[in-house]
Amino acid sequence: MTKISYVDKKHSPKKNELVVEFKVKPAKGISMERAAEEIAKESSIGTWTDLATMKPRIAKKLKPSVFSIKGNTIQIAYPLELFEAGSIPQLLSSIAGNIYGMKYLERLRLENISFSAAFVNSFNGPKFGIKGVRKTLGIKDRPLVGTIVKPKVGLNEKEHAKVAYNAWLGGCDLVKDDENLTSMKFNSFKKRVTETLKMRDKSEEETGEKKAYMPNVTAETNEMLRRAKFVKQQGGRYVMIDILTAGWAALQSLREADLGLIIHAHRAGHAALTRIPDYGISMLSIAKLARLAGVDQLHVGAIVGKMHGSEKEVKGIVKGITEKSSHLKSVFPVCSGGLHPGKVEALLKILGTDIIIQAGGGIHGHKKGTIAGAKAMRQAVEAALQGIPAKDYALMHKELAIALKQWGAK
Ligand code: CAP
Ligand code: MG
Repeated sequence: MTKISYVDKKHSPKKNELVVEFKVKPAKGISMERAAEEIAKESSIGTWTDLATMKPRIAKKLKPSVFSIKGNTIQIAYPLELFEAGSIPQLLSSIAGNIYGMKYLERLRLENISFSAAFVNSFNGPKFGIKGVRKTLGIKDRPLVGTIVKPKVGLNEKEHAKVAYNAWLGGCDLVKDDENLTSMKFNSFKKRVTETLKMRDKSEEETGEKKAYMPNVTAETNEMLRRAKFVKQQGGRYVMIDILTAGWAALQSLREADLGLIIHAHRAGHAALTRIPDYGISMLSIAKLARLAGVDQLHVGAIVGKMHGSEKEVKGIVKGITEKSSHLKSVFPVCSGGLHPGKVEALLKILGTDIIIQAGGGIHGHKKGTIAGAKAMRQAVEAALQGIPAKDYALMHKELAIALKQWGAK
């Protein structure tokens, strides 16, 4: 029987190998080395016992190597041949599959993945990326301002379109559906898209600015593709998808369809995987996978808003989706969740101007309504870009003044 050892601290990762970093807490009585051995084995070619069917050539070609164990962090180099080109589901069934359930482990977290160039090249990556999105909207270097129609669900198609119209009039560049708005009894997808795109055209004529609507196409995959094609036929420029609830294969299918639509990725549900620091899958890993699959915009966290996510974590994610790559365009980071005009200055100070700032409550909750809310948001962005404190800028801008009074200047 072929006995295989997976821990090899002398191994240095080869050009073609994928390097995966895990945080590990072994179960009681299990050494770190043993835990690492079991992770490498179960995530590649092995199982709980040696195999009579194992051939030395298989081990030679496909065996991964645990080449680093430092504290509770281990790094494993996986030969490229273990993975199907262009498949995120197969990759995750390997490196984020059975291993989470093994009794040898108490805790496991997939912290980071470094893909080899050959693997990266087998994916589409973003079609537009930051540059393509900026070109489509004709906005050179300021942050984009977006909103989510609120209430999340409940408005009918015409009411939805009217709220979107007001947001565009007030100064929003982007308007999106919420993550749980798809096709409802009281608000059907098709009617919503036609009504809202009509309002987009009207607002473009009236403001002289390019505007975009990001309808949520999340559905069973074939239906999702039909919805995306409908958006294209109706003259839409974008689709939005809930990447984790729709699933990686669905996301890849949407990108593969290559409809010439910008893909906005919402990450609803990610915290079930990402939030506990020593368990699950890091948001950085999810974000890198989303870039491979080909999203153009991705929710990354807003640091100063309502959702969990530290400055260090969010900066790491932004780096992961924007760092130079010979094959992959940069993904536009979307900051959303609990933002309002008073938060803009702090957010831009931390992340710079190559971001999309989205506010739902922070626009439609404005005391004077959606148009004033959108105006206040744009005013806050102008102030921050000119280096003027929001409260000073508010002296000359009444919508901003109301917003700061309502929610505070920080
Ligand atoms: C923000 C939001 C997002 C959250 C999710 C919403 O609304 O678009 O779902 O941002 O978190 O629709 O509810 P508010 P994340 O502006 O009203 O808070 O972006 O971190 O994935
Ligand atoms: Mg939402």
